[in-house]
Amino acid sequence: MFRAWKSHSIFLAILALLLASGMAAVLITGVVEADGIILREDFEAPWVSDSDGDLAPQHWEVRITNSDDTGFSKYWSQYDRRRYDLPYSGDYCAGVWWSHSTQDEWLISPELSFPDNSEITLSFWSVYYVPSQEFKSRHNYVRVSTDNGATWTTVADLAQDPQYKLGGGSKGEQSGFNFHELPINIDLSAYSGEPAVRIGWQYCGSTIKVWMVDDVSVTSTTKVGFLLALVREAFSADGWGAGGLIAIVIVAMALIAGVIFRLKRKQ
Ligand SMILES: [Ca+2]
Repeated sequence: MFRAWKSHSIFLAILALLLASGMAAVLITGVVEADGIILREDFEAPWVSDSDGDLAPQHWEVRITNSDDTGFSKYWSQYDRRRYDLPYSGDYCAGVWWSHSTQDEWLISPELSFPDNSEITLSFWSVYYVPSQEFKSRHNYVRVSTDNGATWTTVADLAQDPQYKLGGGSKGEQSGFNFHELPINIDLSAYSGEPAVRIGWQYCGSTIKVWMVDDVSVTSTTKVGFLLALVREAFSADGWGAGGLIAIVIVAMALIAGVIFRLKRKQ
């Protein structure tokens, strides 16, 4: 009688301890942030035919208005470091050269699914020219579409928005170019929860100098409940995966111990 009462008490004590520590963890931590990678593109792989036969990174789209490719292409194509030292990393980047004829050149990302309740950041490295104020018709637009390109919203214009005039850098300060001195970071959190987002780099106007884009990434930071994060991180390859797994094993062992206690009590 006393033994059964004692083991029952120990079981309840362990259970209470686990519940208390779990609740304390939720109270202390509340929610945790989980990082995710939605898109990564370094433009190193050979470009392939897009939906209408232009060369583009796999699953991307290129739209060509000015098909002149004497010297360097006047539409988005894969630029090779061995011809001109323009990529940020590796041997290749996406780029478009200037023309005296009108250009309206598009580089469009694959369709991306943005998670709910998340901070979403588009980041890339870039070479572009910031024209003086009188050239208001030159644009290096970054745009977003949620209807597969039927309509677009401008989220940045590197050629006109003052915050993207980054000061030149070693190669740019003499020439009016921004030359990879900082990554371009654009907050796309307004599109959190959108299931089919496309990002477009639109180069338009005439004689707007080059635009190079390299190492594009779209990342998310999602706030999730503590227990969900514990389970999710336990099975992820990086982050605090090992710690999460150990925590789950400890909880599982405690539960098994509790079951054994109860079974022994019934004997
Ligand atoms: Ca590259």
